[in-house]
Amino acid sequence: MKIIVTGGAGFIGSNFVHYVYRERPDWHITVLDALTYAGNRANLEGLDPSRVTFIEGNITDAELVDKLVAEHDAVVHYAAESHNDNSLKNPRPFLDTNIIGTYTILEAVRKHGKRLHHISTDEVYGDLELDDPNRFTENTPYNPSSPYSSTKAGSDLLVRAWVRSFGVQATISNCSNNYGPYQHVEKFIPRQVTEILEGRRPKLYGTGENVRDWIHTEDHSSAVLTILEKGAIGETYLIGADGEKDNKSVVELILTEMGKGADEYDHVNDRPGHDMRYAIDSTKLRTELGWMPKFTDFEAGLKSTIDWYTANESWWKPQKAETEAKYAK
Ligand code: NAD
Ligand code: TDX
Repeated sequence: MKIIVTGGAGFIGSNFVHYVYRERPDWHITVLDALTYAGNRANLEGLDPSRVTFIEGNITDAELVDKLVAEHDAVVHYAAESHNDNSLKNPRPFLDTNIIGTYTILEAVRKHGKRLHHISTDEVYGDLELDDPNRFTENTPYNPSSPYSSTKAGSDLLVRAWVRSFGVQATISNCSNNYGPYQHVEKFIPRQVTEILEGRRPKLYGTGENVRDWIHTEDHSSAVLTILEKGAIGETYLIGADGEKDNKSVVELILTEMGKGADEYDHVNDRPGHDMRYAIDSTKLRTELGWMPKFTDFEAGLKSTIDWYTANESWWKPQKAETEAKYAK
């Protein structure tokens, strides 16, 4: 197999590249990544260049995408503008990359008859009340809240339409909140860990009662590989590991693990339109394709993630000041 991984220099894409590199030694991986502020070549260090090719390029570049798709068997499409807070400040790049970029890839896989797996998010379903007994399933209606999640929803709908109208060989997955190594310090867990490492207090939006359904990025990778190899064309699979936690509890766990008092954090202004709760029912993926998450001990996974950021200051330091300057503004 020769696969293209778009966004393979970002957080989840690079973890997937490492995963496939280990699990499928006879595959060749081409990473197509524009190296935006979120992309980092260091995420792919140590990989044999005869097995992993890096191409710096934009997924909206139709000529480049067409040429690469013609030379490969499948595309796993992670590239996106991924941060809700950025989308509230400046939505335009989200439209360009998430909508036009996905359209560009769809046109190329359609022309060359190649397999596509499209990576998406549970945020397309909007949010749940804290006491809602239901969780998101593949049949939950789309109801996105932010510019980010609405562009991801739009990209999913394009994929569905290209499957139905043009017979494109695509699958879609919608995953819950990922954590693990190589996550940009703008995101919740790495932001709080690096704030503490720099001697400042974590910052909780609003009351902190909002719930996210955490999954280790390694489990996301194994789920995506399972769908790529065994998924039924045209189907959507939800990926989740039963990891619901409210933000306040996560901050308290981080503080305790890092030797601080559990209450040594600040409440800051809430995110406009802040989704209250995400929760995934991944029964379809588990029963139809036999996938199971392995890293379901959240406290152990959080501890190893804290250890990774503690040991890899040179990785996150260059992004940190710029990220906090953005937040301060
Ligand atoms: P990220 O922001 O860490 O990485 C995105 C990568 O895409 C970067 O390497 C960036 O350089 C690249 N990129 C951005 N625009 C590009 C363009 N126009 N052309 C080529 N490359 C471009 O994002 P992430 O958190 O790793 O998310 C990856 C994917 O997973 C996204 O599609 C996101 O919607 C989805 N997802 C994320 C989560 C999560 O918890 N982070 C959960 C579910 C789904
Ligand atoms: O400083 C913070 N304080 C805080 O309380 C930050 C950065 C976030 N938060 C809250 C907001 C959310 O309730 O923490 C929660 C998680 O925030 P993010 O890390 O920004 O993630 P979220 O908005 O939930 O979206 C993430 O999961 C779904 C990814 O960024 C998306 O790409 C993915 O689709």
